[in-house]
Amino acid sequence: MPMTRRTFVATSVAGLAGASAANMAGLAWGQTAAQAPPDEDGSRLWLRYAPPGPAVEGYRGVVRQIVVQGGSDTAGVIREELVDGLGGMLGREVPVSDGDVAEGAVIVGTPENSSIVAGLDLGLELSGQGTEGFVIRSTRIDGRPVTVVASVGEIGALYGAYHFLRLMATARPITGLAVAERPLVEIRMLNHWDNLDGSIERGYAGRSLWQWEELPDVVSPRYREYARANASVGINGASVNNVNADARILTPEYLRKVAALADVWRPYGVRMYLSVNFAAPVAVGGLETADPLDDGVAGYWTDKAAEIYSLIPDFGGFLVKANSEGQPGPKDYGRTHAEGANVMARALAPHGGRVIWRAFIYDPEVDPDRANRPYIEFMRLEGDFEPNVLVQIKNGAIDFQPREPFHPLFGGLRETPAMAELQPTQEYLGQARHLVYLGTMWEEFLTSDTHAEGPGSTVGRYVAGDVWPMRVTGMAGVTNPGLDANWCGHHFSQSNWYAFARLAWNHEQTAEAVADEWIRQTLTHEPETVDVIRGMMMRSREIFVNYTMPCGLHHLIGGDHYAPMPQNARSSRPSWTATYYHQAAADGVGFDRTGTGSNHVAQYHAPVRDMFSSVEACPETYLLWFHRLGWDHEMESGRTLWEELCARYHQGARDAAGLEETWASLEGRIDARRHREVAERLDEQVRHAGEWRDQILGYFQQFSGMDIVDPTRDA
Ligand code: BDP
Repeated sequence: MPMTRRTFVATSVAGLAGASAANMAGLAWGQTAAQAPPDEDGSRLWLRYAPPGPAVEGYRGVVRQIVVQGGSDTAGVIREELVDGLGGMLGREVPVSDGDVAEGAVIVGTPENSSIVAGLDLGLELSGQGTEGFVIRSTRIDGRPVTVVASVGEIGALYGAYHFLRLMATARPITGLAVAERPLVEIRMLNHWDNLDGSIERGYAGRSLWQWEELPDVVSPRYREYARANASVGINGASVNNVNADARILTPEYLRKVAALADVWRPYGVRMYLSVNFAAPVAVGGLETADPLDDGVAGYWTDKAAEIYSLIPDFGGFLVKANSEGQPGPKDYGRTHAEGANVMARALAPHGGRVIWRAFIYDPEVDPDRANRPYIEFMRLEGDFEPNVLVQIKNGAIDFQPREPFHPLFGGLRETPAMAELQPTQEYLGQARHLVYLGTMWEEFLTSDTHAEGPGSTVGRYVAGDVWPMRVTGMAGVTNPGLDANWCGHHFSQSNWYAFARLAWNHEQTAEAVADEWIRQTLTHEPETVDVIRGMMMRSREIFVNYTMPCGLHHLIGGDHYAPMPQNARSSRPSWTATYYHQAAADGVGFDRTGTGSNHVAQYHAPVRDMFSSVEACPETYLLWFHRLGWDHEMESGRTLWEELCARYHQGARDAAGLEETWASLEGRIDARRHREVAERLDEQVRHAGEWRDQILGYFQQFSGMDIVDPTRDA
């Protein structure tokens, strides 16, 4: 069901009848079950525009009129969003004007499309925010108090309107405003790993949003809702198809479909990108080679770019996975990744397009340790890439594990724009079955200090081009929405789409503040309930790490990357097994990446290298990532490594049960439907957390030879 605004589904009888013992626990705040809010299906995401509690009274005096003068599609979107959002939150219609300013006007525009904005003295402050930034000012016009939301660009004005709506939706003050915001990175995009047959690689929320069979004739209303959700949090681009790319996306037939989608997104400032198959010149271009140094191949890409831009004038560019996991690439022709990227980059450059070349490559010939491979390959290509190429790097050097130290290419690359790739879809983090808020994981990543230019050279600052200047900056999120009514499968998985976008906008925000915002817009305004849910979210990732891969363990999975499989020893590639990583044996466990082992530590700047190299200084969260240690190695807690592992797995599984209990206590505080759907998934999470604990400890026990104990039981 598409996200419809202000259509509240009536409370189900079943929901009201659900008052149970657990419900009674939730009544501690004095609410009765009959007051449980009406059922919701989650389809409206964080754009529900529910009245934000007692703050509404104050808001009614401040917001009395909407003034949007522009005539463009984007101006239309702004007007509509304000009508819906302000009307929904205030519980009354707010009149719209295209010029006359009344007391309490909310005026949104640019100096070009609004005579009112042009007439205000916002000069320097406005231009300093750029076309996607904005200012919001409480001021007076002809003596009347008004709120002005202004930008030099229409998309900036749209973002400003969403910011103002978010202030209200999170019950924050809207008087005395002097806001000036701009995004800290330029490209803030989602990567969909959707296949043309409607399936999604690592998708856990139903089939693909994109109805290729119907397009371009039938344009689902959901495309617009998708663009709207993205715009509301500042996402300005998306690639629609899997990085394991089907070359057919570049055929005229598919490009027309893609163009129809791009048309829907345009007013929302979401630019279209495509994942392309390096061998497309052969697969769909009728050529005999895809060699990037071949003139015919260069011609193919030049013509293809021209064709795309004739259909999609604001096309963003290509995303490329090459010579990785069986995908074709320049190495097939004895060429470098730079030569491969550049042939496409030269074709896109005249149109303003970019090539986003993925660093997720791990050719076994390069180095025996998979973690070492991408750094070696890309550092030697410094200076070789065309100016419009970015290299997109996963947060860690292996693959979206529950916890990895930051990838050493962050703070490594200096000539080549380095874009961060995060994964809201939770492939290795419980998929859409476990409640895991990733804001904390990304905060940990973004605040990691690379020491590239002395202390304080955090990954966040590096990615924003703030440590060393970068020609272009970006962050990508491998994302989760599908056709499920609630878009993301698990209601809480929506928070990862949200948090990715908010942190891409500004990496200096805290995971906690972002969680708080999301809860208030998505679930409830009731202060105690907000606190309880925020606490659950903030703990959730560490809990997951504890019951799956604590102390720097990684890749203890097989198959679909969900369930424990530490015994996984056989694969066409050693680096697809679990034993390659944990190396458990009678004498210990862990991967030695110090100077006595693979020397992965050498890829980091000196203070970081020294910290990771030293058993004493290495944070225990990364211990077995960098060190191979005996089962009786003494940990900070005074326990042996074996006891510590036992403690973490037990604690993690117990804490998962704690999440379930806490959630149960909120029955009646959240609408019955969403409460029940989350409760069902938590039940599964608790069972599977227990399986992780038992299987991993049982497996390692055959090497440690020690009893499985639970040092945390009475803690
Ligand atoms: C891995 C996924 C695989 C992707 C690959 C990638 O398991 O499905 O194709 O990453 O990022 O995490 O290319």
